[in-house]
Amino acid sequence: MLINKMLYVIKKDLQALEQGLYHEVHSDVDLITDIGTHLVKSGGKRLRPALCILAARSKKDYELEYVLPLAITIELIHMASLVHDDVLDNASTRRGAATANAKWGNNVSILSGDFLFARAFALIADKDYDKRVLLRLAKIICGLSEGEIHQNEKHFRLRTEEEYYDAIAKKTADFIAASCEIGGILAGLGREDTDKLYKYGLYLGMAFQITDDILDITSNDEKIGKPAGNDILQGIITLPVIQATKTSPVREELINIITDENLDKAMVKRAVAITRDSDGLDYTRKKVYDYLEMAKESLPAALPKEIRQSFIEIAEFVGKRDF
Ligand code: 2DE
Ligand code: MG
Ligand code: MG
Ligand code: MG
Repeated sequence: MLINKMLYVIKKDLQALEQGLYHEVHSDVDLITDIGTHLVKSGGKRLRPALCILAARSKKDYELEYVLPLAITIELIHMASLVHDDVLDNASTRRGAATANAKWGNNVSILSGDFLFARAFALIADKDYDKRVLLRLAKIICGLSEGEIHQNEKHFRLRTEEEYYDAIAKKTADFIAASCEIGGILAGLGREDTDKLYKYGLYLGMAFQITDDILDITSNDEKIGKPAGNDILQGIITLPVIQATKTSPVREELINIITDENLDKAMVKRAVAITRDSDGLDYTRKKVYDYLEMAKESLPAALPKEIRQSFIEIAEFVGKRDF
């Protein structure tokens, strides 16, 4: 995992995280253990727990035992949300592996997601973390659900750039932001610094999701482990496409395709081609760059040097990722 290689500061912590994840997905019901193990195995960037651990490490007498349950909780919530997301998006592959819904069907997947979700909270229920931590986590999940419902209501409808930003903040960036903020709270940082960490995470998360949306247009199946144009197929209109609907010489044709609930794969291919031919991708890449600059500028000045450097490297990684 690229991000693990880069984050030598927290290498051991991330190894402990992997072990903890395998441990936590165990259930008396074998099917749940199988699905959970499949999810942990198929990997992931572990971005959210890595950010949380990094922020927490800014404390002088940092102890992994104290932070680890929370880091595992964060990744379990993320995993649960992806299992549900893949059902909603009717996705058959993720990270090159079959999704839980493709392998085991929707019903079992939703229930396994619920299980992981509850496990996540069981893990920290008896820990004496700051009250703000639990509240933040609960609010994130409310936001995730709101973001998804908002997106659902806007299926196959043109949305404004502002609506797009609101939606991706809720479905992705807020969670990444809170992961940074919570790490800062655990480190005992003051309000001003935890706010700054939140902002760093928010801008990083915006850049991360916008990149994900670019990849949906630019990549091929093998590279990201999911088919190109899947967002369009699902009626999700992302920034490169929004921009193309404003500037493409064939914008009418594009709008007709992406707002057609019965569109087929050939139409998706055409919409992807129109978007690629427009200034949509360049426009969107510039936004990623801007968000990453804002993220780096938001970092608290007082962070230990190697922690600060790691946060900067993560921002650079997000800017370069092509999977
Ligand atoms: C990923 O977006 C969005 C994830 C949020 C999903 C949240 C749900 C609410 P994408 P990709 C489903 C339920 C939450 C729980 C149970 C914690 O663009 O391209 O679809 O990776 O991501 O599929
Ligand atoms: Mg999805
Ligand atoms: Mg989705
Ligand atoms: Mg996506």
